[in-house]
Amino acid sequence: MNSKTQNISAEQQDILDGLTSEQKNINPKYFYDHHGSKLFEKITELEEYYPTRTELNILADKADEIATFINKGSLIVEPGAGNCTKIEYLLEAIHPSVYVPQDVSEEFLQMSAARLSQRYPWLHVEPIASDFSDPIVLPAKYQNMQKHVFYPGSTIGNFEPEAAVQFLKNMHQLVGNNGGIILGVDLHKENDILHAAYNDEEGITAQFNLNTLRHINQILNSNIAIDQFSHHAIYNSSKQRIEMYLRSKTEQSYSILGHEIQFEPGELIHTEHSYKYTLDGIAELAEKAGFSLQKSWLDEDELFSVSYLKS
Ligand code: AVJ
Repeated sequence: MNSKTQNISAEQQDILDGLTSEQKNINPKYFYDHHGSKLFEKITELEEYYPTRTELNILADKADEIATFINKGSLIVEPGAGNCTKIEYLLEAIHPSVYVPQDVSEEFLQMSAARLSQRYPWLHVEPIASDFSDPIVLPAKYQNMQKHVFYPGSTIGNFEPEAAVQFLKNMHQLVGNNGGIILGVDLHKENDILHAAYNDEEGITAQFNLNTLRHINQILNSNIAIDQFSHHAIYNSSKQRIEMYLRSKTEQSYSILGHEIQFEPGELIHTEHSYKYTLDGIAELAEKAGFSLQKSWLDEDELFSVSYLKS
């Protein structure tokens, strides 16, 4: 042990725990510093990365149908709303009276809220800036309104399936018995399409994955050599998930906040799981959390789904 006691923050400890595990890992939330969020935006514009544009097309085409499940003048909560662009595809059709975007970045949220309030004068926008692991608490004055959660982008795919059920249970608590969820989920499919989506020609996904090392270097005050790692992403078809890793090109070791961290040549750091579901799988998730799947809307190539889950 180090005789000098170092003051290690909870965040530093969290990252160190991952790097000293048997299977080294970095939580996918560390993708999204400013630079990482920009890179993700570039990913969503890639030819190979079909999820974003496919989901937006479904939302645009099916907004009126989705809206039939939801009372006018109700409340919509969006966890991890970011720049609040996706909800705009639904606002006119659903016509809620309150929209509650939640995100970690307060500055971003305030800007998006201001934009929405301007564009939709009839809408009351009430942003909540909080950490993604904190439970969302709605102001008491909204107690008696019908409530829905909007959770697009297949963000639920980043959770392990049990954690996805827990997340949906928490959302059930939030909306109560008279609401539901509009859930965007990427679908299980042929390996080629999925492989390409996470291994694009331009290497933007590789940059996005490698950026997590730059980000943690800042947090840990460390000097992990980014060019000594490479991007590795595969579709594990039996587990229905993309597995993303950073692979050490060489043997290398680092002394970080009193910990010796060593990498073998070829050793992998796990950075992300992105689960893909079948429609049966989505129905099963829903049921385990106390929801029932009412309807799913797909694009014509059946790449992506938007579902309505009723509580
Ligand atoms: C934002 C989690 C839905 O899993 O497709 C994109 C993140 N990772 N390329 C996904 C991601 C690599 C994305 N999610």
